[in-house]
Amino acid sequence: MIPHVTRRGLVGSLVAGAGLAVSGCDRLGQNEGFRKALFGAETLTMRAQRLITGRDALAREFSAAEMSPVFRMNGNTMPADPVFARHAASGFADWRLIVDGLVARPLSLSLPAIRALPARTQITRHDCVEGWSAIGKWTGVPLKTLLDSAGLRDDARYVIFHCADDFRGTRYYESIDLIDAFHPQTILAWGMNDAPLPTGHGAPLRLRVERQLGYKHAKFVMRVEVASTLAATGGGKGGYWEDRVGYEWYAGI
Ligand SMILES: Nc1nc2c(c(=O)[nH]1)N[C@H]1C(S)=C(S)[C@@H](COP(=O)(O)O)O[C@H]1N2
Ligand SMILES: [Mo]
Repeated sequence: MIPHVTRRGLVGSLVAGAGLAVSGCDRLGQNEGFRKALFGAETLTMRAQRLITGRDALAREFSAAEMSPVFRMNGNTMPADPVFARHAASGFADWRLIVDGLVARPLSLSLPAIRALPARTQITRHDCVEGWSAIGKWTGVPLKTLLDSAGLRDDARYVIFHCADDFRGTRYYESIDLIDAFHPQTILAWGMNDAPLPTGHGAPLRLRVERQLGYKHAKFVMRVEVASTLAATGGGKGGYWEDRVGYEWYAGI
């Protein structure tokens, strides 16, 4: 297994190599749009990662002994929305997860119904863009199970997660493509470290998308929307931090 940092370095040199090999060689290369598509850092990181491991490769899983004694809570830890507070106080007894958008059969699922579905448990390392990591155990329903049950329409391209919390009035949201949506380690987690998911870590459900950085792992997920484009949501860049501070939409690790 190539360590995290080394692999990033490797990706970096492949990217530089790819740039050198094609730069300045033709007219297409002088076209701004084409250059952006070809040399955009995000596209290159994504391509390079695909070249090395494939997008369907599994993220490393760890043993119970390697779990972090403390797993920090980051970002919002309690949505201010009074509706959410009422649900949290009642153990999410009347709460429903909505799965809608470009699906054949929209779903409205209670938490017990979700917990009754076949679950996956994985011990993985969470890497935050701010520079901290923690290893935790997550249990939840594979996103694929819900998407298969709802049935994707032909024009489906992205899955958008709408959250209960906000930063100064703007709701948190995130999105992934269908490769990550159907990845076997992509789950909506309702359990953490063999206990119910604590509110601060994103109850009732939080996304685990293990091949990407922490900000992609939407907490307090209320609605899963299947869409053909990211342009119609928020600022159009596919996530709260992508819109707000320009974080990469594809945050591969
Ligand atoms: N809804 C929501 N999801 C979120 C955030 C948030 O503020 N709100 N913060 C993100 C960031 S930056 C990280 S690192 C992780 C933190 O998850 P944790 O609190 O379980 O450590 O959640 C991510 N998902
Ligand atoms: Mo983060």
